[in-house]
This record gives sequence, structure tokens and C-alpha cells, in this order.
Amino acid sequence: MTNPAALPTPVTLSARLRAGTQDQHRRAESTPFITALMGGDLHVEAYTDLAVQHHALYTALEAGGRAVAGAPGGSIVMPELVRAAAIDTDLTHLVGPDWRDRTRVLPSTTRYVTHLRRVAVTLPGFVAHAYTRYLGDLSGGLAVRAMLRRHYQVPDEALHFYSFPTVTAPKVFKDGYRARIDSLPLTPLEQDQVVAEAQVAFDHNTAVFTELGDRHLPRS
Ligand code: VER
Repeated sequence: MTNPAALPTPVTLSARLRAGTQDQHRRAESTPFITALMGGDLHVEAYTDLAVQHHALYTALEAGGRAVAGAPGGSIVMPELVRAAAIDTDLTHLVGPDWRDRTRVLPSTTRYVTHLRRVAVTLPGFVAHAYTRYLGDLSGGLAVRAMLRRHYQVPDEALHFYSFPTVTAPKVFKDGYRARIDSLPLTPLEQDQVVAEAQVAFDHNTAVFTELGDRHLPRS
């Protein structure tokens, strides 16, 4: 039998989030679509399609953030992180100003957006989804940006999504963000809900990557 004392439980919410979504992170980053995109096996259209899905989900997440910002714990909504406008700029460059008419939000993204509209207007829901996306963008995002430039010659004008002009030191910023997460006014039950909801957030991302794979991976 395992000695429970040998398995230390992370105490802070940010540590619980990291430990509680490790399996989901591995699944998300190793989906065939992400692997192929990062490996340079796709075309720039695949990145464009991903950006379209990002635009839809960040628009919903950030609308939730506006609802949460004025309530207790609202300091977790940070203007430095807001992404929807940056993605709009990227898509305008990649597709044209009428990109909305020429691209498609996928069913898996619509499900993610519908879910976000319901849960990201509450503090626990917003934190879970903001953690999953923004800390990911600030962590693996730089590597993704480098790959997109190298493999698909995506120019800087179309890579604003991966650039946070007011975040000069991502590591310091991330530590500060985790500290904010850890000082949120959440009950133990709500903290449990945040960890469970972050797993749901990862699963939604994985579902979007799977659908993007169906569209962009070469058929075997
Ligand atoms: Fe991840 N990520 N990631 N990531 N990530 C790190 C941390 C991190 C990486 C690398 C890294 C996703 O995909 C990738 C997330 C969330 C997500 C490193 C640290 C790579 C190379 C990829 C794939 C290209 C995806 C898809 C997501 C979520 C949708 C979070 C939340 C974190 C912070 C973990 C923490 O708590 O510190 C090197």
C-alpha cells in the first residue's frame, strides 16, 4: 500500500493547478496536430485556422474577464494579457480585413466558447481558464512563435498573439500571476472546482487540436 505521507499534496492553488493538469498538458502538446505544426509538417493555413479558433475562445474568455474584473478577486484580470485584439491584427494580416467572412469557427471551438460564456463570468471559472491559456502562452508560446517563423515564414506582423509588449520578464510576471492566484478569495471547495475546471479547459483545447488535425493533417 502507498504511504500517503510519501505523496506530498501541493498546498498552494497554483501548485495544485500545475500538478493537477500535468497529464492534460502532455496530451494537449502531443496531439498529432500540434506535433505536426511544431515540426513544420503543415502549411501556414493550419496556423491561420488555429488563430481563428484562438480568436473565438479569447473573445469569450476576455468577456468573462470583464464581468469578473469589478468583483472581489478581480485583480486576476490583467490587461497585459488580453489577446483578442492581437489575434484580430494577426488574422487581418494573414487573411485580410474580411477574415471573419473567409474563415470558420469549428464545432469544437463553438462548444468551448459556449462553455466559457457560462463559466468564465465567475471567479473560479475565469481563473481556471485564464491559467490554462495565459500561463501556457507565456511559457511554451515563445517556442511556438520561433517555430512558426522558422517553418512557415510567418512574419512578425502576424505573430502579435505570441508577443506581450508590456511583459518584459515573463518568468517574473508568471511568478506574480501565480501569487495572485494563490491570494484569491476562494473557499477550499472553490479551489477544488478551479483545478477540476482547468482540466476541462485543457480538454477543450485538445478537442480543438483534434478537429484541426482532421482538417490539416495529411490523410494516411
Ligand atoms: Fe505548455 N508549457 N506547452 N501548454 N503550459 C509550459 C507550461 C505551461 C509547451 C511547453 C511548455 C500547451 O502546449 C505546450 C500550459 C498550457 C499549455 C513549457 C512550459 C509546448 C512545447 C506546447 C506545445 C506546443 C498547451 C496547448 C496549453 C494549454 C492549452 C500551462 C498552463 C503552463 C503553466 C504550468 C504552470 O503551472 O507553471 C516548456
